[in-house]
Amino acid sequence: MKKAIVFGVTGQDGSHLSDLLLKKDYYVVGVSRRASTDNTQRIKHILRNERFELVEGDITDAHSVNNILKTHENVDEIYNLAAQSHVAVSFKQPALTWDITGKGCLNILQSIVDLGINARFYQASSSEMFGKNYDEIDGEKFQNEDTKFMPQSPYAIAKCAAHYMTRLFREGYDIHASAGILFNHEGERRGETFVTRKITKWIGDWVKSGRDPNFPKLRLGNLEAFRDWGYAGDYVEAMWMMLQQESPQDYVICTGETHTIREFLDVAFSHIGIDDWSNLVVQDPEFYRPAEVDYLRGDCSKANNILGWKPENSFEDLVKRMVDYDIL
Ligand code: NDP
Ligand code: GDR
Repeated sequence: MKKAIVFGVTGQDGSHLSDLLLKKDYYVVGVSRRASTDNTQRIKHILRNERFELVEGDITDAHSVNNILKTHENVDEIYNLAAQSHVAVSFKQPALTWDITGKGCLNILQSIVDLGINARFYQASSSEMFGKNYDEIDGEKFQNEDTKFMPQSPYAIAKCAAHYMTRLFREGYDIHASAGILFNHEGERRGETFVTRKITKWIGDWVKSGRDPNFPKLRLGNLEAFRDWGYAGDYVEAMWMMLQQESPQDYVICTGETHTIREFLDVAFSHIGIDDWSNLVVQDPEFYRPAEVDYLRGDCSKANNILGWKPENSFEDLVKRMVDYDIL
């Protein structure tokens, strides 16, 4: 039986990845940090699985990481999904973001080397690393593995550091380490302060209120940014596929489509029969960022060719699925 360690197991992706690995008959050790309230909502359904073990640990603490890797011997795959993953929060808590999202990755890689662990490693890199930059061919704008990084937030800078560290350890220490440069991916388990879930959760609560005219309006920031949104369940499959390859490499994972937040609102509201949502949404300066990433649209030809990966869910399916979930 294969064994995997998942850092960030209580997050959106950690929960989907654990489901996938358990389905593939892995023994999964999930690492969760200590919290004063229950942070296991997304993994409740697997806590009693005999092939799942939850251990406490914090990736900012090198001793804690080292201890986990030492205790859980014969591990085949290590996934680092742990992060302070909210871009807007990273402007307010840049040092914390650096410690978790940047240095946390180094703590894991260094422990792998120090303990001589022969496991494959996955780093959760991000399309945010491209920031302001994109390539353009025949009027088509996109980002792929060759596009230069131009990060626009403390979060993206920490992710770049972790990404380069992963490459360095792969080349310098011959570790089977791969980074997935994943574009935005969402779903029913998405954190409620990311824009997609914030919108669908608001719609769900408003519908449940009986469409109360006095219900507080939906307050959002910039509606003009373009994002390449996919479904999280599809994307964890790509993470696993990367670690099954003979040689470790970095891959862009995306849908290849891009839509504005305004378009997301159009599809979400039209799904509940509303064509004009302008009197339900307020643009609030509080939700604008000091620097924005205006345009993300990935090109995942490499993942398609080498891994045979492609997204299964369309943008419209994703939005409707999230609205349906939040309305129930
Ligand atoms: P989430 O924010 O949902 O999950 C992050 C996880 O990291 C949570 O389990 C969180 O624990 C854990 N964590 C935070 N700080 C620490 C710490 N100090 N020690 C240990 N664990 C910690 O993110 P997603 O699941 O959406 O994303 C997974 C990874 O992929 C992240 O690294 C993210 O930056 C990256 N990514 C995500 C994309 C997306 O669109 N979702 C796209 C590209 C990259 P807790 O539950 O206690 O908060
Ligand atoms: P992002 O996701 O920053 O792309 O990072 P988020 O959903 O937070 O923002 C997407 C876009 O929506 C705009 N926006 C708002 N965003 C939030 N959160 N709240 C609002 O009220 C709001 N109004 C408008 C933002 O300005 C932005 O343009 C996500 C995270 O999962 C990262 O961890 C991951 O690396 C990237 O996706 C790829």
